[in-house]
Amino acid sequence: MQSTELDPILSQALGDATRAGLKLVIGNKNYSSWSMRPWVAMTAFNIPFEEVKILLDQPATSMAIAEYSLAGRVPVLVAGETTVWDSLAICEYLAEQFPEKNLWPQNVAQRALARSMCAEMHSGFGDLRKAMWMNIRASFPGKGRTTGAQADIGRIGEMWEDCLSAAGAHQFLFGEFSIADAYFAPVVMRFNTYDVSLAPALQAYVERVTAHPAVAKWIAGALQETDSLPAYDIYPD
Ligand SMILES: N[C@@H](CCC(=O)N[C@@H](CS)C(=O)NCC(=O)O)C(=O)O
Repeated sequence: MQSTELDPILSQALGDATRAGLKLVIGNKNYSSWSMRPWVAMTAFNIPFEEVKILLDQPATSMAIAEYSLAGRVPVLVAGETTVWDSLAICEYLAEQFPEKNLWPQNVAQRALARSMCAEMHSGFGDLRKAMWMNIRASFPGKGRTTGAQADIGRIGEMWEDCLSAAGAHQFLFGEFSIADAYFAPVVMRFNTYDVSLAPALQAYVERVTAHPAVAKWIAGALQETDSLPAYDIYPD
C-alpha cells in the first residue's frame, strides 16, 4: 500500500502557523488601509484566522492595541507566542509560513519587483495617503488632487502599467493575485472613492481588484460597519 507523506520542510512550515491559530488585529474596515492589506492577503489565500477589531480614534484605542503590540498600531498578527506587527512584516511572515500558497510571485525577478513595489508603497506615497485617505463608504470625486498626490497617482499608474503589460491585460500585477495586489488594494479603494480617471487598462485593473472575492468581502464589511470617524467623513473645502 502506498503511504502519503508530507514533505518535512513544508509540513513544519505549515504546522507552525496552523497549530498556533492565527489572530489578526485590525482597525475599522472602512478606514484602516494598513489593516486591509494582510486581511485581504489572508482571505485571498484561504489562511484561516480569527479577526479582532479595534475601533480607531476612540479614547480606549491605544490601550486596546497595547494588549497586542506596544508599537501602538494595527494590524498585528498573533501566532501563538509570536507577535508580528506592521503590515509588511505580517505579509512576509505569512509568505514564509505558507510557502506552498505562493503569496509572492514564484519567479525570483518578479518577486524582487513585487517586494520593491510593496516597500515603496509602505514607505512612500505620503501625499496620496494624506490628501486622499481611505474611506470606502464615502464619495469624494475630484477631491485631494494636490500636486504631490497627483505625482503619486502617476507613479503608481506607471508601475501598474509596466506590470500589466508584462502579465497580460486581464491579470493581476504578477499574473495570479499576490501580496502586491493586496498591498495596492487600499489605493484601489481610494481611486474608487475619489473617482480618479485612469487609462482603460488601469481602470480595468481597479475593477478587477474591487471584484476580487477577498476585496469584495472586506468592502462588504466596511459597508456594514456603523461606527464612523467624522473627521474622515467630510472632505473639507
Ligand atoms: N506602517 C504601519 C502603519 C500602521 C498604521 O499606521 N495603522 C493605523 C491604522 S491604519 C493605526 O494603527 N493607528 C493607530 C491609532 O489611530 O491609534 C503598517 O504597515 O502596519
